[in-house]
Amino acid sequence: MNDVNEIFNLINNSYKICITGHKSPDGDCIGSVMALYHFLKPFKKDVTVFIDGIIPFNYKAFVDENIIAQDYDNEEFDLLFVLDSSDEKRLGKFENILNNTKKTVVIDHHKTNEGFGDINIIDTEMSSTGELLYDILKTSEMNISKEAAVLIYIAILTDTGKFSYSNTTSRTHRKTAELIDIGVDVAEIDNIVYNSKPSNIVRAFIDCISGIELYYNNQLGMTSITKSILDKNNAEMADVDGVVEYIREIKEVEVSCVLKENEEGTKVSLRSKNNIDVSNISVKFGGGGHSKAAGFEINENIENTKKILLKEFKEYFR
Ligand SMILES: [Mn+2]
Repeated sequence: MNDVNEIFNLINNSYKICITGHKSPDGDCIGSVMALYHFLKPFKKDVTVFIDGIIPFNYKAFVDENIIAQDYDNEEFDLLFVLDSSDEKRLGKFENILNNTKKTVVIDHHKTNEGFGDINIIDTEMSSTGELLYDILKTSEMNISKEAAVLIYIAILTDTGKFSYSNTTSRTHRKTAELIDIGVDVAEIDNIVYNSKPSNIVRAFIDCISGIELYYNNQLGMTSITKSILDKNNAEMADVDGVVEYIREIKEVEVSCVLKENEEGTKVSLRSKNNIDVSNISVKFGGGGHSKAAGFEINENIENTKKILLKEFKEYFR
């Protein structure tokens, strides 16, 4: 863990520090970025947070959005942390920060991350970047506040699908137990993160679910989240979550796909139930991820993207 010691040397020797994560942030990204922000407070540094994309409604209670910078004016930093981001492109409109920092520390758990920082702590055995960050922060022997513990808990909770995916280990549970000892209220967080959906978001979800199509003897499930579904329900793309996981609940489904219509084309989310490694297909199209959860963006409309995916998956379901 020499790299970890070096991180603390860098923190001590830096003044202007920047923390960022991937665009369209999820619970692991938001939890990790904000946990590190809280952890760094006692160091009395000038810390800036950048995240490209809106904070989904169910995480807003844990984030002071005033501290998240919206625009980047080529300011220089002594030290940059990039969390939960498998490559440079994932920073979205803030990618350029990478060119304006003296040192970059990458902390991630995606197996497609090739290490684009000066220090790269990439552990694909970790359930979440939050779990990995917790290990790193603990080596400092500094206090981990309840606020930081809650954020790390949210990172782990959401990336493990409430401790149900195969990335959940006994170590994950032991660390989570420590977070609960620090003061995390698991039922309270469950209610905020999962049981607080506005009815229009649930209606948008139902519209997406009602469009599920099954292919290859029901082993491939697919649906799309279109602008018209979002407009009809006055919903934001970032707020409609869990569709791809819902499709995987169908017994025969081995791979689920959700096609999200955006300005440039389509964003594809892929989930695998057992042995099919969906990160291979994501990488082929310039994306990344894990074997059971991956994604990519493509400059094609929904219909063409669907055809491309059906062709790609054909060989898996022969
Ligand atoms: Mn993650």
